[in-house]
Amino acid sequence: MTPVTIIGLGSMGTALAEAFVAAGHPTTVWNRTAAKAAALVAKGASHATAIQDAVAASPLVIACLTDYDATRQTLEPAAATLAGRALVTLNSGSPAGAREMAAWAAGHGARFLDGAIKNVPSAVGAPGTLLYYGGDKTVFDEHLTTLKVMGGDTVHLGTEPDLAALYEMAVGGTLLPALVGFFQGAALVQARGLEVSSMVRFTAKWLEMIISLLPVLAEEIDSGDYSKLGSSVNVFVAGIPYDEELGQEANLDVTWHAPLHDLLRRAVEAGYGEHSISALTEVLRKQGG
Ligand code: FVH
Repeated sequence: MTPVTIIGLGSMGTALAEAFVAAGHPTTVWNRTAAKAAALVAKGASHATAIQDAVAASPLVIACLTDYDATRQTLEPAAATLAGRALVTLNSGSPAGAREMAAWAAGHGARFLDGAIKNVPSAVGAPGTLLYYGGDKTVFDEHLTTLKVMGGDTVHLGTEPDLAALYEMAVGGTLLPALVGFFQGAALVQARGLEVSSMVRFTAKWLEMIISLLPVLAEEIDSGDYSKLGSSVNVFVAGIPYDEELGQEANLDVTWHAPLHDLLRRAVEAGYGEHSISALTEVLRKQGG
């Protein structure tokens, strides 16, 4: 069992440390607010009060702090101890932040992997929990069994250290629009005196349908061929008045639709009206410049 050090005992770091303790790994923990280590020590973890001791305790050091700046600040006093060790960062952040972190780690002789946990703390350790990584493949291969303690669906995306942060942004972009759509639906059914729970099964089916479309849409975007028509841009444009009616029907603020409608209209102007809805990607690309 590889000894593991967990730096950062927020909700996610605590769940990670618990998983390693439960799996029988000698687990050392460190947190800025030291009191958060007590419950883990009661379960069998060792608490290092100095960051240098925390890093020195294990060949595999996993940092789960708020962001890369906090991680660098925290590890700076232990930088000399990192040489030759595997350092894994598991915080949210930008690809540029991941590249800076990788350069800092390499400058101190650490073998570096940056990863992302695509789930909530309660799902840590489950076979289906997804974590993906970018960076040193030898670290990934050497520690794969140990990394899988955090989640069974553990993937190496490539040797570029910013890949996990890139995919984190690319995949995570669906979260807020999807949830806002759900919240809007919730407000609509409540305005009719219905329980939000009455729509969950139907929304879940709807999301399953969307999931089933993703490979087809991805192929259209990858090939740049939007001509094989499933749902056209025009079909979505035809739905714009219904979106607007929704606001009146239930006295809802539907202003968040405006930029989406604008995107659809610009797609029509660009000649994509009778093309697949995936052609919106081209409009986004142009907008991004
Ligand atoms: N929790 C979740 O559901 C999501 C799931 C997806 C991935 N995120 C990301 O994971 C990172 C950590 O998340 P977290 O939920 O554990 O976050 P917190 O509970 O807020 O804990 C933050 C820890 O970071 C420490 N910390 C913050 N700033 C500093 C600093 N300048 N120096 C040292 N430590 C710092 C904080 O310490 P303390 O406040 O307890 O002393 C916590 O240990 C995050 O990137 C999520 O986006 C989680």
